[in-house]
Amino acid sequence: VDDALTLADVERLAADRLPRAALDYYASGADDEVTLRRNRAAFEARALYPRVLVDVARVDPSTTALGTPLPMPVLVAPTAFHRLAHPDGEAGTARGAGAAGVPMILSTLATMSVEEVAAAATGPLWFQLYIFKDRGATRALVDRVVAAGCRALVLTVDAPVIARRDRDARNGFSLPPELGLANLPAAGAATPAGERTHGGVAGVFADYLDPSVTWRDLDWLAAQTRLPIVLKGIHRADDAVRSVDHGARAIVVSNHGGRQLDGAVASLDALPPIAAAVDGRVELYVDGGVRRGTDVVKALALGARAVLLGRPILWGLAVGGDRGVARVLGMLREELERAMALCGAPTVAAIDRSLVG
Ligand code: FNR
Ligand code: LAC
Repeated sequence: VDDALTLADVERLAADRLPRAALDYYASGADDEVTLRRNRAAFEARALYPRVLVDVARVDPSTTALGTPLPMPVLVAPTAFHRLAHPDGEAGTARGAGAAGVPMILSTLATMSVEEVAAAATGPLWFQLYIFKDRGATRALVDRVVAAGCRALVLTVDAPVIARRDRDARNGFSLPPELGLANLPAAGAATPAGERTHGGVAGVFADYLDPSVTWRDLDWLAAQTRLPIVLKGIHRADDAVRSVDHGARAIVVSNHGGRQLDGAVASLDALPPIAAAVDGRVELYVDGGVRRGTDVVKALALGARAVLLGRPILWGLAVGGDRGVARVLGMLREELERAMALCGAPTVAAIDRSLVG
């Protein structure tokens, strides 16, 4: 991974190394992958209008998210099944993110328990929650998340059901039995984690996750914990305003990396109306297609406080474990600092709407 110059280089190295079914699971979008492509196209379509003759001898990309200091406006997105990429799994990702000082959002569908990952984490840990059909089990998981020291709860709301990823269907993708989903409720007695894989992600959603979740359940969740709640997977301004009314402290404008509703708006294009509607009442993050430092500048100029990085973290993990994850984040930071200098924006506060067309 040390020879890689760009996040795309790391993706190519990972593609050479990962078994086909794992690569396809990580890379796939839903159906015709229109939104997967749209996420990237939206960044490429935006032009930058740099300021000149600004002193950029010193560039400082640092900021905060929900009070957590960030060395740069980036968090690690929650993604499932890290031990499919590297034996160190989510613990490796946590160590790599920690080395870069970047918070990691751990998925409910991690292949390691929240306790194991928290013990390995060297930086801040947030937790992404899917609400189970079994509300008691959901509550028990939230209690474990709090006890493990996670600092925020990220409720994913764009996956009431799992979308269809054609490559997974063609591959007959399923999770190798030795990779258990340790945060799922033990069905009945202490079911060995391995038996909770139910093959692929479709089986997990069908057996455990609740498609009937509504705004009332957000109120229920907020009553279960004092952790700040972040809603991930918002596409519309009216839902963003409703999130605020129901107590969300932050919103991730996201289409799940193009893996859920195909045809959904690119997350970068969904961002500006949402930023206008929430008008600074909550923090806004955006994800989907962030691959360059200039993408981070565009996202912030259009109203995001930070971005989440999904697939590039998986590529780094696959190629170099925690070192690979740290390398990917280090490359992005280097690119971001250069982009800020070239835009005449030495701090994140200087990245304003006028920088993007
Ligand atoms: C995801 N994502 C996701 N989101 C979530 O809330 N819970 C999850 O378990 C997962 N799992 C998952 C697995 C894989 C393989 C991918 C690629 C993505 C979505 C993720 O958090 C994020 O929204 C996107 O990955 C961001 O897009 P990029 O950066 O991958 O383009
Ligand atoms: C996915 C689910 C796990 O995108 O969120 O695969």
